[in-house]
Amino acid sequence: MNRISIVIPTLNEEKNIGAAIGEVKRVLRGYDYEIIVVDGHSRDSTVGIAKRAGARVIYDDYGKGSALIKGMHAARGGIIISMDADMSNKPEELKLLIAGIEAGYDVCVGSRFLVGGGSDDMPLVRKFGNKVFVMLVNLLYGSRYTDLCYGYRSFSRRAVRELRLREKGFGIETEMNILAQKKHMRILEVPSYEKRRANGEGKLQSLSDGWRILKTIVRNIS
Ligand SMILES: Nc1nc2c(ncn2[C@@H]2O[C@H](COP(=O)(O)OP(=O)(O)OP(=O)(O)O)[C@@H](O)[C@H]2O)c(=O)[nH]1
Ligand SMILES: [Mg+2]
Repeated sequence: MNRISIVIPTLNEEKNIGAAIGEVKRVLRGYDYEIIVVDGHSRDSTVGIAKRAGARVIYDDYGKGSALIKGMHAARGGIIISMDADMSNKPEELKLLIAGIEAGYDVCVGSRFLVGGGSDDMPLVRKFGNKVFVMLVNLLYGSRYTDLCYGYRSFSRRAVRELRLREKGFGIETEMNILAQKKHMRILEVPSYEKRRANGEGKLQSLSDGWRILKTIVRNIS
């Protein structure tokens, strides 16, 4: 059986991380797994709570993207899954993401826009921005994605090695989609339902991060 590595980036998630790890452990009972928390130097008790809950904690100095890259490379599993700390990802869907890689796909991406998926947490401006970016990526790169800026995904070990990700911020998911397509990887979208973040504030800034995402889309042409 493949070992599963769950990689969770965190920045000041003390109100969520304990419960999020607890849910993962409940769903993955019986699996061989590890949980890696990549913390961006939280100023609250995130790290202590994560360690007590059984996660391996490593640190990152930049943003969500660099944290994910670091965590995915530190992972020891054959299947590597990225997940948010704020309880917006449903832990039951882990089994769908694991099954996608076990079925032979390199990258398995959750989509809120497939039948069975959805979101409780997408203001109109983000929905619109996401739709425009999805269309742009599909047009420029010949892909058929239905979602883009959503971080609940799984990867084979080989895909993590071969993607060569470098995006440090919230453009990371966009870069993953583009590079997976450019490298002709086997990509599967599965429906995913995004819940509202349980506690605390989100860190994504729609305008500045939207601009970064646009730059990521354009930078990878060629
Ligand atoms: N290590 C690290 N993690 C981060 C950073 N920014 C965000 N994260 C984590 O990345 C995940 C996604 O960030 P969120 O702030 O929830 O972004 P979002 O889901 O678009 O925003 P909301 O919908 O408001 O929750 C969460 O687990 C955050 O704690 C960062 O700079 N460094
Ligand atoms: Mg969130």
